Amino acid sequence: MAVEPVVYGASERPPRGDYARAGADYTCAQNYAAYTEADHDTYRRLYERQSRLLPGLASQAFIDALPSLGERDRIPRFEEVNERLYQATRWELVAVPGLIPEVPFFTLLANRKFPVTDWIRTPEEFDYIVEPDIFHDLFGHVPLLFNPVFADYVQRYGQGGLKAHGLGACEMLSRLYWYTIEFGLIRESEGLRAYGAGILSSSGELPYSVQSPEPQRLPLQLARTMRTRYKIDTFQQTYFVIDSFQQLFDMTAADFSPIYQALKGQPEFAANEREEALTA
Ligand code: HBI
Ligand code: FE
Repeated sequence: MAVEPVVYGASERPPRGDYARAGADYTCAQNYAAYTEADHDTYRRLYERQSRLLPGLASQAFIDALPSLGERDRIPRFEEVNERLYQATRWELVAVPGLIPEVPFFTLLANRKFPVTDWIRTPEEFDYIVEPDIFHDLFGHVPLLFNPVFADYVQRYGQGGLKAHGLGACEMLSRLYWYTIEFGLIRESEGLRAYGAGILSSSGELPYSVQSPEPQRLPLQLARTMRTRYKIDTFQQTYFVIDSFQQLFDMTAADFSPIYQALKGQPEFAANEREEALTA
């Protein structure tokens, strides 16, 4: 029996952060003094373990940009990362207490502001945490915002999200986010690599997504991807593969309304629903 997917990011789940300290746009200040030595040590250990896994598995663009995060043995100060990030692609990080509702999220992306959760998991959650924490957001999402084409795609996604909200198509669009920005794979000259933040920040899913024969890997196609449900608390059983960030950006140039219209009422694919083995 297919488990109904929990809608990722919807604020109906009890958010972990304390939203009282956030503003109307859901951003807050990064309270750097609040981090404990245990927090810095957790960040250092996560960074150290994950960065060792990257060669041969992570997109080269990600590996090249990772040093731009700055120090690796303490939690970086957002304003220091922003000096470099703004210089590179006019993006900036903003601190948030956790997952935020979709419209504020889309609005931030549309303004080239990436929301980064400001708390870090406890040592007990070292291997897995359901809610995105600072390591998922900073290590997983931020390096590729230094890549100009990918950075433009993320802004375009935010703009598309505001339109989708008006059309009641957020669930479909959130699948595009899920299967690209969170769990996307890319074909590079040396072979298949991961570029999605959910993979890049996971010690188990990074090798699994690129090397395991278990999941299916399909070429990214808007209609197929937006009809494919996902589950948030297991490794993916379906990955979508792009040939370049330029291809991803170009694919999302057209207005999605006709696709949303065409998909309404069409059957959806479960996260693990197989297709004939397409050349992956
Ligand atoms: N909020 N802070 C934060 N980070 C996300 O990645 C996020 C979110 N809210 C909603 C969301 N992602 C997804 O539902 C997007 O598809 C909108
Ligand atoms: Fe994420």
